[in-house]
Amino acid sequence: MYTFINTNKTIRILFAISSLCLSGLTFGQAGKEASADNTKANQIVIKDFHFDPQVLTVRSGEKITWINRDEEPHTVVSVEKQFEKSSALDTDQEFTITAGAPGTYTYYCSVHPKMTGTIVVKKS
Ligand SMILES: [Cu+2]
Repeated sequence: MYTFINTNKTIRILFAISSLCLSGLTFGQAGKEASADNTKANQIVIKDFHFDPQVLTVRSGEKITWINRDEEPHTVVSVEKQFEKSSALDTDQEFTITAGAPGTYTYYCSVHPKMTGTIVVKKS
């Protein structure tokens, strides 16, 4: 009898642990979905003379927006002229393009040519 109760208790504990693990998994997935949504916005922030993220992966036809959060003006210029270059972006000014043909687009800031970034465009 004692053994039976003990086993029952163990099963209950195991069930409680697995429930906790399951809720943990669900929580983790919700977090992942949230970050996937952020990626969908396809925003590149210009801050402290850096493009963030450095490499952005999008699908052909999606929009990509840069926003300048520096006090300095910056530009966005495609190395291989895969898209029209931006004008000089002042603080909080945005620049948006639509991703064209699949491929790797490298770009830089013509005011500070050491500032570079990459867009990887995949098939839609
Ligand atoms: Cu710049």
